[in-house]
Amino acid sequence: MKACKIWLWCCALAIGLLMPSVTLAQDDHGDDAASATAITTDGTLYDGELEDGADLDYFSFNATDGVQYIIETSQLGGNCDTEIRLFDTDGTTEIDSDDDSGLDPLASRIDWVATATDTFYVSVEPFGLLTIGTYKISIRTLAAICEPCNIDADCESDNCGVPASGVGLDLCIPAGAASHECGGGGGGGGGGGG
Ligand SMILES: [Ca+2]
Ligand SMILES: [Ca+2]
Ligand SMILES: [Ca+2]
Repeated sequence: MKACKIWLWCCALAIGLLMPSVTLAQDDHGDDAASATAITTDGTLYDGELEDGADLDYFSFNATDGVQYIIETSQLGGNCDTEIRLFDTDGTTEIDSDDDSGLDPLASRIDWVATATDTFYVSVEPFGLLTIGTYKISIRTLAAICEPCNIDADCESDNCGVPASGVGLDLCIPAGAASHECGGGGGGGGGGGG
């Protein structure tokens, strides 16, 4: 009987040693504003992963009053389908949300003009319980890079004109912008104003 017990104990020990250790996926970004990851607004792509259907990944960024920001996810991996929410400076009052307005399929995008110079928050979550995987998040400014077209020489610059809105169209459009109408498209030179 004793030998049998020792044999069983040895079996249990062997199974324990041979079983692969089960490691739970580590969450890469905090689940609330208090534990948000601070990111820049220069368009840098930050890595994120929705490890499970209940995951929330929070990010914080510093905004300047009156500047337009484009907040978006991209390069979704696995079965990922993101939904993003923009929160006010308190981290809990929702300003806007989006599911699929991003350039990539199922990716998200919010265009927003800051209402204060302060820290705001963005969360990323899976659209459904099973739509998890990796993603990239970025925040960049739009209006800040466009300048008025005043003379023909300005038209050579890609920053001349007014911001163009729309998915995948984050450009300054010269034609008819400001006081000087540039001839031709795409920031090419020439063409006098009326
Ligand atoms: Ca995560
Ligand atoms: Ca998280
Ligand atoms: Ca989506």
